[in-house]
Amino acid sequence: MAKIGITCYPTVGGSGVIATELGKLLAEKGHEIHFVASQVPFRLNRVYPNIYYHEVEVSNYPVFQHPPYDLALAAKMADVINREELDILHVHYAMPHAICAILAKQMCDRDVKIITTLHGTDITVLGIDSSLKQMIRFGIEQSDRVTAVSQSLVDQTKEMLHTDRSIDVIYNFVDEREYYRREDQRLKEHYGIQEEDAVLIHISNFRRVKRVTDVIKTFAAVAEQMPAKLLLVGDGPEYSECHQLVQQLGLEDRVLFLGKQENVSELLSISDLKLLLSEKESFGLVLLEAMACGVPCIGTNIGGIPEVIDHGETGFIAELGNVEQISYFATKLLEDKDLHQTMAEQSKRVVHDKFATNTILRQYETLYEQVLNYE
Ligand code: GMT
Repeated sequence: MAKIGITCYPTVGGSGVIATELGKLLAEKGHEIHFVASQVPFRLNRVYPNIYYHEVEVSNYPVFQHPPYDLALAAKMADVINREELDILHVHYAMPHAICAILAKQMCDRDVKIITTLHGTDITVLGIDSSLKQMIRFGIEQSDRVTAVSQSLVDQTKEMLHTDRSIDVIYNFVDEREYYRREDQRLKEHYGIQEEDAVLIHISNFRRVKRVTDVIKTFAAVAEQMPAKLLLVGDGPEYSECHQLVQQLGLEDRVLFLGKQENVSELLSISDLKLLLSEKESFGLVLLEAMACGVPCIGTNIGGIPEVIDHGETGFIAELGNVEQISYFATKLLEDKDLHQTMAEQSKRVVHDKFATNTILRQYETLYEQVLNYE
């Protein structure tokens, strides 16, 4: 069994979810897990045997113009590597976590192996600030192994960073013990959803890249064809623009803004269709969560989304921003009960086969075994 340090951004977000769920599963298998982060990861909500948490405290001396999170993290990592005798440090994001891990390794006298998992945000950051390119490439090339959450992200990383570093694809996964369909008539009644209503759902952090306004426009077209409700789950910068659009379209009675929610599987269980219409998406963990609850998805032909949704099998892939095409697919799926049933069943099957927790866990464990046997 290995001693593994894990660093991620602990707040809500797919990468934090994956890092934490992976840590929990590894701990269940007997590995000793040490989270090194600035807050307790939000999914680490009780005491777990074999899991320890080391808090990064960032000092704020007046001479520092900006609190030095990266240096404080590297110092904490070095401390934990030495004290806990870590074998592996698995960091999520090259920027800044892989860089901090490399610095930490140089500070200690232990040959800890560094694994970096890319979630897409490094590449998004590059689109905004190309001066960081060399540093992200350094983080990737100095790691012992690198993984990415989709083939699309591997290709994009290689293209943007001009690196031929080998990067393994290890897909995201969902905990099937939590994400499954449960019938809850009471919840539907609570939200005023009628028996005949088709329920569409979108879950995100409402950043511009998520194109939530396309979700609302699609819903407007669907709602002209049938009784329907739209659940908007999450919060973020585009929230008020979305509110305004719903008002302009006169859809206030049919669109429910639910804000951030913890138990998303309950909301997915009362839904019939999931929309993810992003312009950037390295994987789309929310798609897997929906599929596990038997909800077919429509996504854009962007990033890793086509690796998650099988067009015509578990949902549909549409062109970015093509609201007419998206609403055509949505209406077709919601009107044809047999097609919907087939896609719902196939979605669950794909989660259990291609994205099964045990399959993905095994892939990470194999990677750990390989780096530890390299000497
Ligand atoms: O989607 C976000 O904005 C959050 C971001 C994160 O860092 O958690 O999500 C990224 O990582 C997830 C887990 O691997 C992926 O499922 C998301 O597709 C990816 N987001 C983007 O690429 C925009």
